[in-house]
Amino acid sequence: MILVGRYRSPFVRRVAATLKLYGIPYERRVLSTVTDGAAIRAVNPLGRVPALILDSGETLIDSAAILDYLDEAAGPARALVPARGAERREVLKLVALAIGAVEKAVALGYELQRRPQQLIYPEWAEKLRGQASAGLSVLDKVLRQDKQWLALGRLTQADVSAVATWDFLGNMLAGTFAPAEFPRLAQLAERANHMPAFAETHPRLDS
Ligand SMILES: N[C@@H](CCC(=O)N[C@@H](CS)C(=O)NCC(=O)O)C(=O)O
Repeated sequence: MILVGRYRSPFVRRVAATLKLYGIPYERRVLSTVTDGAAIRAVNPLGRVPALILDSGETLIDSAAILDYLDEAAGPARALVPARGAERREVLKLVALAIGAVEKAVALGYELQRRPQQLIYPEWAEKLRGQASAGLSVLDKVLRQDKQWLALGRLTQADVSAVATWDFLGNMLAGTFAPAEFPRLAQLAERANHMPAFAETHPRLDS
């Protein structure tokens, strides 16, 4: 398989960490959405990463759809998202909070870093920051209940997505979301990054 995109994208990173956690080997095509638009559009008409090119030649796009495929490949006993029921809903809700927060943070990054200074709209930037912050706060609060992992007492996709989110913020928006405000989330990322699946996919590796 070939994973298209850089680890500095939280969406690519959560797919990469999941591939490693499942022990599925992959090659990488380290393309940038800023400088390699045509090559990315050749695998995803939307010009976004990640894309996963399967050995059959089929190409999957969008991290959620890719993770769905990987969960199926790993099988229900190992899947990072339970197959059904209340446990599945609990994990998916936390994943939605983590990924919703990072989507707002990515938009904030575009607002602050891609626009000419005179076109930055501070109220809009603050709204995006507030939305991302609200998602992070819920994750931090869940972890405050003396939990090592966000759900089910074990590593799930909620943790993978939360760590991808947190490390993206530290890498691309350093100083905007302080670890002191979300201490448990910062600790979760710190702990996870000792595991090879996270250490080997850290965003700084592609920066
Ligand atoms: N919902 C998509 C979001 C992917 C996404 O927005 N990726 C960003 C990189 S962090 C991207 O490709 N941005 C380029 C663009 O939208 O032009 C997913 O989960 O894969």
